Amino acid sequence: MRNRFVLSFLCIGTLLLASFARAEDGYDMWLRYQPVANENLRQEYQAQIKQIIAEGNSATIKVAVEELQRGLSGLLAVPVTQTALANATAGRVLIGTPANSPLIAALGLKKKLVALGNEGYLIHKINTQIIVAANTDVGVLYGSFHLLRLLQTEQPLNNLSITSSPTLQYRVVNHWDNVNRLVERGYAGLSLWDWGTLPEFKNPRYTDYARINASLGINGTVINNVNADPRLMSDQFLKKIAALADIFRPYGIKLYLSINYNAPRAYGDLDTADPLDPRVQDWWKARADKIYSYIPDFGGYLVKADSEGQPGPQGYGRNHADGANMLADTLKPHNGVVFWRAFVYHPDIGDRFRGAYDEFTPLDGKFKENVILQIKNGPIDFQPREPVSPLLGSLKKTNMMMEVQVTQEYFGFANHLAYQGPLFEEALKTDLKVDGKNSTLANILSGQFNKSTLKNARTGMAAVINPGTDRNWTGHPFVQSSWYAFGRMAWDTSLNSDAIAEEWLRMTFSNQEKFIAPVKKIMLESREAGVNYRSPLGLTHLYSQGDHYGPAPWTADMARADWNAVYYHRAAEDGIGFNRTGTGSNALAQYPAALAKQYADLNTVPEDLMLWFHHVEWNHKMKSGRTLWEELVDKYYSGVNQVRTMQAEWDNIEGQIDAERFAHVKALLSVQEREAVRWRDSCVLYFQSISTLPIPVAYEKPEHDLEYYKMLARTTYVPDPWHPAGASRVLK
Ligand code: BDP
Repeated sequence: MRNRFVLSFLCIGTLLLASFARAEDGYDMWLRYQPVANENLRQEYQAQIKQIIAEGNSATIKVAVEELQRGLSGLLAVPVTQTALANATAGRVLIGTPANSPLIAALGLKKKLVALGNEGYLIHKINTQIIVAANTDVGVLYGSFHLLRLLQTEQPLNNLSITSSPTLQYRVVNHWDNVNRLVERGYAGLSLWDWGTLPEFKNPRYTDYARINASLGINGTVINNVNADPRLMSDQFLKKIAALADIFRPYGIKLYLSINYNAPRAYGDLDTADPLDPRVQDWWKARADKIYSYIPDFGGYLVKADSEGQPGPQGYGRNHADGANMLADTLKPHNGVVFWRAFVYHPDIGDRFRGAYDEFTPLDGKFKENVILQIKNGPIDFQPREPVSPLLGSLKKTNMMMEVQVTQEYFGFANHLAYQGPLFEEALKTDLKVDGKNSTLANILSGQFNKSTLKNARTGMAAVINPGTDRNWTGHPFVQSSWYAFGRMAWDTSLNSDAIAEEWLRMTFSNQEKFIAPVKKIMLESREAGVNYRSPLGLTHLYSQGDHYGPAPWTADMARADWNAVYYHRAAEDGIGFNRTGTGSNALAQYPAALAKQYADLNTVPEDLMLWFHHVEWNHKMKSGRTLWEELVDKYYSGVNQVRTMQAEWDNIEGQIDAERFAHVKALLSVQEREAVRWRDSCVLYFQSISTLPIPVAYEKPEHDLEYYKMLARTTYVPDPWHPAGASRVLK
């Protein structure tokens, strides 16, 4: 009788838990740990997992245990806690390293572990126990998250024999957060870092932020904008920053700062920031020593120098290597590194595409070993589709990492659904075709490709992320998926965006097949849809200047040539596109010969990159049999249709997930549809005014004329609190 009472009490408890859990606001991201919905499987898990055993007691092991307790108890819907060794019997999850756990040491896993390096781990089922073992505590933490992921995605736990270690060393997120808490290109509220209340108030969000990153194996965070405010290096701020570093440390996350190259002057101490001036060197050395006195494991600096008005060594007649090496020397004694950005393009360079390659290739081999060049995936700037940056294929003796963007600066801010996994994958799988070797970008980034010319390369990948004070962190719930994809791919560059989307959906929403299949389809199509309704066939940067949100392909009145959309598309009576072949800017010559050859030929260049490299006649025959003009129009229309299909597919899954997130995404998809139509009509009408060719009658007619869309671009309120450009343009 009593047992039955307890049982029904437990059942009601579980039901209550499940129904409360249904009200979701996205805060928990992919770490929701809701009870496994499949009843049989949940029981199976319950039979296999009863307790957690951990022998080490470092801060990292503690957070691993906490995460397992929280996760397993949630997923199994029964308490799973750490047990004292003496009580340990069957069904135990044993975590640790051979160094801190005699139980793990006794298992004879050392050989297997050696191959896994500092951050790798293994998850083995041995008899009735599940072992999560690693060489380091942080490896154990990563393995614990992996184990939880197995349950979250409803994988079997029998015969577990998993090993995993990261392909890249520096897996870093970049915040573009300003001291005043506005986030450049953020779109999800204010900066997470509340400088006013730090260090005293440690907002629990800081810990959750660390958990989210650690669950993916992200091991570094640059907490402030690359357009950096020197005040962050003051003692006043360092105290606050140190409090954040303390919170991140157990999660294996190092803290980095973006610095302003003119800091020695900004502080008023010096009248120069010349990297070869001994006083400047002393200043930076003293600053580094100071920072490390607050944060002993500080990661280092991210530097945007001589780029978009930011100061740098060139202002003092020095080059990027002089600039980076000086900083590197001051960090070296502390094991810090310099991420030196290659995002440079000067007003007088002619073809902006060429900028980074032309400046950095001559410096190959000149950088200190603790400098890593941080290079955007494409040559221009996070456009919906770019060819890979030729700089990534040219450096042989320089550490480099790729920078991608999770925040949707060019993808409709936090208003559009645009899963970036396919974009990252496309970049990583691009083969630069160097000397017939395996020269995929993934292989180059891993350090394998250049191992004969660069020993012990430092490797990595960085992503500009946008979390802010919005309850769901990222504004659009699906921006979370790109953060997720970044972390997973930085850990394992061979993963594909399809599998990652599925994993994310299962953890973030539901394991139901009838939910996953259609929504995965939406995700996988969303990036291409965004390309199609904005800039298909290799068009690029047709945005209204400054805000980078709406369409303004007619922009021609900006002071600098490369701030104008017409600079990029070059539409004229005779055709459209930017000639980068030998008869044009010859930027193609920056690619390895075989790739350059493929792209230089109109018959072999992939059509989706065509107008990046060629100025093509309007009536050029495309593979589809259509003319270029017809194809262009068709792409714009199919972009809108894709969004409409996404809407219909989303509507179909109503009732399968919580009403809150369903309604939110549904509403945002309507915004996206409206704006996709605006993009399509603006671009098609504008290009038509140049090609003077008709829009085939089969397509729906644009609702308004071109003048209307031009007016719209001048008067639209741009929902980007950071950027003043929207407002000033209205007044023009
Ligand atoms: C561009 C952004 C600008 C950034 C810059 C950068 O428009 O806000 O400061 O990149 O990466 O995409 O430095």
